[in-house]
Amino acid sequence: MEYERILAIGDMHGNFNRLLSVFRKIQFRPENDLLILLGDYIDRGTENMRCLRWAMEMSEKENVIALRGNHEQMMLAYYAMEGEYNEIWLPNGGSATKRELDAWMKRDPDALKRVLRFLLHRPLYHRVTANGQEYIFCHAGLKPGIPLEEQTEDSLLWIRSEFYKYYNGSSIVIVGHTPTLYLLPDHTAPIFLKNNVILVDTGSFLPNGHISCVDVLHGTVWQSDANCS
Ligand SMILES: [Mn+2]
Repeated sequence: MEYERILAIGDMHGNFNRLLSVFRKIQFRPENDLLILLGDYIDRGTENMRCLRWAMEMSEKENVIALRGNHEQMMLAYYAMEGEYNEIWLPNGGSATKRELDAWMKRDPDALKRVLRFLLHRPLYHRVTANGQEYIFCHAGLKPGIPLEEQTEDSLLWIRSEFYKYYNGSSIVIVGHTPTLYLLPDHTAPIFLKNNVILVDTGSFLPNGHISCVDVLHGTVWQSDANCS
């Protein structure tokens, strides 16, 4: 299918006001557009479960792909897996998210099961070709020089500068995870790097941050309102 727009929304981190602010602006049309959510719906905000449930509902729709972020990975590990991440979720924003989930579970005993099923089935990347150009979407990035199929979960969910500094592939890679102001001081808009990397995490959890969306086919950018906290 030829998409009119291929849209990617970056890290939300529990800021539902900012999410609605940017989502209203993009006027998503599921029959024409593809929408990719780059992960990190939860943690560090005040409406973590609302953002997660929004992503859960959206993921049921046609032409919406909701990827897994490292925060979803930490949450999943906390509840469902043994491993190195099962202790790190709560101190990394998970405590507030867990309180919200606990409250939801009191009203709905199936809530945890539904959340875990959603987290477990999130893809780690999405690949699409349009007009002869390949686009790869994932939460954090790729280890340079390694084919997509051989990328580890660790790279796809956690990598930072090794990716955006040294990636030199021909596919355009669109990620969240590393806030744009890590690269440029106070910069809270998506960054289009010369080496085919687009960074869309614009500091949703920061006072002057935004949630942002990029149409990768046209380079159009939408952001949550500046006065939206
Ligand atoms: Mn993040």
